[in-house]
Amino acid sequence: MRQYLQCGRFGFNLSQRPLVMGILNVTPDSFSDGGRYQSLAFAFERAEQMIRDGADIIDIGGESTRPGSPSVPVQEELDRVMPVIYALRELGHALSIDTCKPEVMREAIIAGADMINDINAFRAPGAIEAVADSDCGLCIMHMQGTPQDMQAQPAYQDVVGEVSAFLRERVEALLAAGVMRDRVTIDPGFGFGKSVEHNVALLRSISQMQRDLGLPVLAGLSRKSMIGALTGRSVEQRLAGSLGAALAAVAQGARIVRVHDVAETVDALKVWNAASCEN
Ligand code: 7PJ
Repeated sequence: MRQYLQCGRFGFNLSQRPLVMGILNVTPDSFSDGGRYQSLAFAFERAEQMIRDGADIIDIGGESTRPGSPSVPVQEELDRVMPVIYALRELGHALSIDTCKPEVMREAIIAGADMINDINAFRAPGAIEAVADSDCGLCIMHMQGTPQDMQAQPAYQDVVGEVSAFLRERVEALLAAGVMRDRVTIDPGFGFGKSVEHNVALLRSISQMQRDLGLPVLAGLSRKSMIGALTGRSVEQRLAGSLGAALAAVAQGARIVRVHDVAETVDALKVWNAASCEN
């Protein structure tokens, strides 16, 4: 499997230790409403803190993708995300943008984003073209349905086979447009059109998926409802469960974990890594 990830200004060696991607939500529901300037200052502080805590990549998201969320107009998403990219790009850390919109991808890349994380796997018309001619990293995620309807009735004959086949098809589409393989990560999309059983089956199959597709897996399990289902905890009480999930993912070989609680995850991974036989 590829052990190098090209990510805009950065090149990550994935063979040493798993990377931590810190989640930075810039949706209005993610901060108490002091207007745009206050939210920018808040986002900047959060990002600085995550970097001090050891995040390798900051994932900036301007569109809430929680189940049932409505989609956000392009201009609104640009207004949320672009000032944050400009504010953070000199911090010297990789910036990822969590978006499905080709217009946002293009603007973000021009502004200096290092990675595009698309929960829709670059299926929007123009999405592949928006990223093909850059050197930013790409995360291709599986989702069944849309954020509006995905949790209504998730159904698969063979969840691991179907998710793998989907990811393979999307990887091929990107490669056919001239994208280099070393820019690509794949993500089974925990919680995106999946029952708890589907999520658990996918968590158990990360190493197989990584082997079959020959690409690094990025896993996003932090605070998700699957953790709630397994622990009986509300979303504010899912730290320990989320750490368990991150360790389960890296034990399966995941190369990047996407998390809210960076400091705690970095500590857990330091200990895990010291004991891991691959070093
Ligand atoms: C994911 C994501 C994920 C990737 C969200 C949440 C929902 N991007 N964006 N993987 N989840 N690549 O964080 O609960 O699992 S938004």
